[in-house]
Amino acid sequence: MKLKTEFLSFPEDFWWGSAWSAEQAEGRGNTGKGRTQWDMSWDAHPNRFYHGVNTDVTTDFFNRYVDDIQLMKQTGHNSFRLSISWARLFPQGAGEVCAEAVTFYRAMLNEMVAAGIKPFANLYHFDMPEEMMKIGGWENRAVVDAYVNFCATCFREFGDLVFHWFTFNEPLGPVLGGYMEDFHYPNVIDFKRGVQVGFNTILASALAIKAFKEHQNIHPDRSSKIGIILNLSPTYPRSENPLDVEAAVYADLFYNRSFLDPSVKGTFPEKLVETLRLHDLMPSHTEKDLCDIRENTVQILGLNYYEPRRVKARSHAVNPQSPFMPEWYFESYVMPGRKFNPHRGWEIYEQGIYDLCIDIRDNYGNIESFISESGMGVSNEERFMRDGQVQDDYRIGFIQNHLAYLHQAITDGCNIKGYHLWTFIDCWSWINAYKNRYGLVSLDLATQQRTIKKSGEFYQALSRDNGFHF
Ligand code: BGP
Repeated sequence: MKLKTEFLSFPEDFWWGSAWSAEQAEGRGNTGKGRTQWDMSWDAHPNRFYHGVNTDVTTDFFNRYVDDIQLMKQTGHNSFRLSISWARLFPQGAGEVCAEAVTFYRAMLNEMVAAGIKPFANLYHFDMPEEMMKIGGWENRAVVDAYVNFCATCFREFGDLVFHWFTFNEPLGPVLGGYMEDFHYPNVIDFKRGVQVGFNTILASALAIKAFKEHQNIHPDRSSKIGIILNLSPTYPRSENPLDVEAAVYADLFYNRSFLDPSVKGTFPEKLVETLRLHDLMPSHTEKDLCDIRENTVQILGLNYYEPRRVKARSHAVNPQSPFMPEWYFESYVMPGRKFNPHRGWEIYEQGIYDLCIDIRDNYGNIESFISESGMGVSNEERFMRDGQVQDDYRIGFIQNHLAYLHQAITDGCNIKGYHLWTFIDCWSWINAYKNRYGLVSLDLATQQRTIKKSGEFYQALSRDNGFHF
């Protein structure tokens, strides 16, 4: 595809911002926050966390939000995605709401709004409260109800400050991490249980949307929206060989359409249901659940795009005695000569962002969307420090190349409202902790000092000019 090399101007009121989550950035704070699955993971496997860093302090946003919001302004943010910690609001996951936690979030959100930055609030970012995890986490239907109660509390307490809500970040994450790849708590390998988790999160999202709509009826003057944030990887077959193409269809079904279709269309893809039935993997559910999913679809979609998925037909038959995994239907394929980020291993394929947006335009009613995460993690970034500032030209190039394709997608009619980088200030990253840095602002973990990187200055100019010369 030939891209324009000129000044690329973005639509008026484009959302320039970044994203992070409570568990990754707030630190424990002093509101009596309850423990989460990450504390449980830490207890079980402390050695797995890079350099032995857990979530006790992270980027300490809890204590530093006033100054950090000024840094957001300096780096061109007009919007910012954060998450509200369920375990802070409800230390036991259910029961009485913690008044101090409400006070904290209201003060922080007020500060952001006063600075002219729209807060986008996400309600679940991999951070299940411990007491909920102990009873099975998303496997347990009672946890769905506790989550919906938490969401309703957020709409009530913060609905005058937040106008963009999201039920989940990457609901595929807990399935992959917790039930397929031994990465998130409960660290089991059991796809059938993972399917139940996937189904229950979709149901939880729909029920949260239902609660949101009830809340909107009480406050019809507030033009708020609710959506979901999905990690979507456009899926490409190795070749045009029908077997490779078929492999890509299955990978796409399991990893993209499984969440995208019910979230936007309210129904599951038939071929996915057939495949789950065939392998006796159907989740337990009721007709009412399906009805709630059908009637409560999202109003806005966040697209997290990091890398494409490339697959080929399986080179050898699976052992039918082995436990089922989606990879029975395909094999991953590493494209020779691919461009990739060596620090994270992810392929860098900018055109993927275009292909993803076109898919949403053509197959999902061109629903209002935005890029809710895109970013480049780099380890030992202090190597690039000159005169006290990280000279991250590679990140600027990464952003520009992706934005050029995004611009083309918008020119071609995609309903894209913004771009949020992962992330603002370097933040904690699941078991990788602070290994890979993603921020526009660097963090000295020992002193908590923040310094704007070269990319932060670029981002400020990008937002000010609402575009850039490509
Ligand atoms: C996304 C998550 C983020 C963030 C990001 C970077 O999938 O939503 O929470 O962590 O990936 O990936 P990582 O931190 O694993 O390098």
